[in-house]
Amino acid sequence: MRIRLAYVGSSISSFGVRLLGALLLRDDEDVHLHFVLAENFRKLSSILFSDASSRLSSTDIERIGAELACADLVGLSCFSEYAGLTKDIIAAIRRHNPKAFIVWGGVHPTADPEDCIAHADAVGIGEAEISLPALVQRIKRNEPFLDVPGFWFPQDDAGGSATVRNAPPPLLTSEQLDVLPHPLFGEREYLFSPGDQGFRPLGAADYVQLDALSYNTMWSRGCPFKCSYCGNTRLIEIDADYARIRHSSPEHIIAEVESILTRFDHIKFVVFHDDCLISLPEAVLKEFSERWRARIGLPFAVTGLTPVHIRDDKVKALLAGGLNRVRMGIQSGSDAILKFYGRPNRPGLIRQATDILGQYAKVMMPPHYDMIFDNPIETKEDIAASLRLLNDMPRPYMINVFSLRYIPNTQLGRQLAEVSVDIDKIERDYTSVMSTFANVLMYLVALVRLPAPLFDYLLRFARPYPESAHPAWQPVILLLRAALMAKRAYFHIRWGDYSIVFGRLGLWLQRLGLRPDVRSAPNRYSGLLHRRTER
Ligand code: B12
Ligand code: SF4
Repeated sequence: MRIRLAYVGSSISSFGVRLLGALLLRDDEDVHLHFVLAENFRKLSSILFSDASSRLSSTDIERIGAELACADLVGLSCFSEYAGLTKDIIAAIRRHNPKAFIVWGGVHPTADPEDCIAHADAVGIGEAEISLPALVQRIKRNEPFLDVPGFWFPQDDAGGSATVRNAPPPLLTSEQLDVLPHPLFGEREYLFSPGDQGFRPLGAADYVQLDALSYNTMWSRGCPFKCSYCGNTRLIEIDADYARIRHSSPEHIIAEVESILTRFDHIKFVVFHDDCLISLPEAVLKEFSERWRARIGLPFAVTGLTPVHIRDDKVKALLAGGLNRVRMGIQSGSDAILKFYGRPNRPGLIRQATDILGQYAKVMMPPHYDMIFDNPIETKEDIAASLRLLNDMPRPYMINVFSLRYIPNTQLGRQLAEVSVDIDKIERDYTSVMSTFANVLMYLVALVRLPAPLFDYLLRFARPYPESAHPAWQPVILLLRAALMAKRAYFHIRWGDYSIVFGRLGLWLQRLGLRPDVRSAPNRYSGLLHRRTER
């Protein structure tokens, strides 16, 4: 069967689509992966000026539809941010081939299947390693398929009440994850960027352009928490087992990375995007680190640290393997707002976690912390608590700034409805914050620690955004944001970490040998670490 799986978004790191591709290939299907870049964030003009030419036009969408329409079955996948665009692509496919069977699955259909059901022939909910191959087999053999678990099927009725809504199959166990094929990477992939004449094979140069010198992957699945703004609330609603951490063996993930390194010599860094990797047992992390050091020897980043799981022994276990960058969600310095978000918290927890990470300033890149701003229910005191935390935390650190957005069917929507407050959906740029003095101060203290008297004086002018937004602060925010980016670049240079330098520059730096390698510079990480531990 001719199957085309298309990921619509702004990256080529869709692990789900890559994995489904590998599974369908194992069943001998004629499968290609198509990455539709909705916008090209890596173009300098789009970074600086929000350049419209870096986004897909209606001609682009028609070309994408025409090419995907050659398949018997088209599988689409996207985040909620790109749901509207995916609907346009589906309409274009149908114009070119009304007979193509269209399955829409992944993050958005899982979050909001009702929004998708009118557009596709089947809507996939949750994990699809078992359900998608099962559906494909049924269609191929011309067998009835309306009972395949994990799919909704629209029926011809006006109100949609006859829609078949099958519950998803049980989540994969750790044992099942251990026997999955590795995600497809470096074969059967095609790319469409804004303005292209058609899909073209994805080559090594595209990887460098879009993923820099990094390989992105995920080892574990699940998170035990239900932060109200996060898609995890919806996943746990679908199946409470999403709260359990499942993972393949260290050997399985190491074999995945090993196979990539034998084929792509530009990869010098690996990023783990797990929601909660640090919650894995210490013994598992140690085994992983030992094998990693012996067989991979590259630095790696872990992006989903939760303050409540930060333990010195676990951080050390990962550092010994080659951990050189971490990202942790803090979101707010106010206990009241953390309570509103349903974040696991206790007095002093964040300070304790940042103190642990802060100790390792000499052995890894400064930790990156996620913070959410522009919450309309925040009071002056809540804002002050976040700013004070940022001013006082151990330095150096970097922050990832997010403006609060609503993800469909999360608890946050219900909470805000209760207090009759409206916020933008995730489709609106979530990295641009409101033009307030509080946000000016936030960027300022993230750049430099202000002396207490000056900080206290400036804090008096920091107010919640609905009452204090003023366009005059916009240029100041842009300036400070640029300064923060420059600071980030400085740390990457200082640490010889060029893993995020996209395009040719990254390659040149790599060829010049200006990049870290645990194998060739073993003391950079473990040497320093051992000295610290011995003291
Ligand atoms: C890894 C990850 C990323 C990576 C890679 C993203 C990618 N392209 O896939 C990066 C770092 C780039 C990223 C960025 C962002 N992310 Co993110 N990310 C995740 C994370 C942690 C894991 C996703 C994952 O790979 N899971 C493992 C794989 C195996 O699962 P999967 O991709 O969902 O695929 C399975 C099923 O969905 C299904 N499936 C997938 N495709 C298809 C297709 C068909 C046809 C079928 C039938 C089934 C199917 O089968 C797959 C196998 O089981 C999730 C949280 C989570 N637990 O899901 C958040 C999550 C997806 N991210 C989210 C968000 C909001 C973002 C950002 C927009 C903001 C941010 N927080 O940084 C950015 C920007 C993304 C962009 N503009 O492209 C939200 C999305 C919510 C929503 N409803 O849209 C999530 C759910 C987290 C949250 N905060 O709620 N993210
Ligand atoms: S800890 Fe992270 S992944 Fe887990 S629910 Fe909260 S925000 Fe989502």
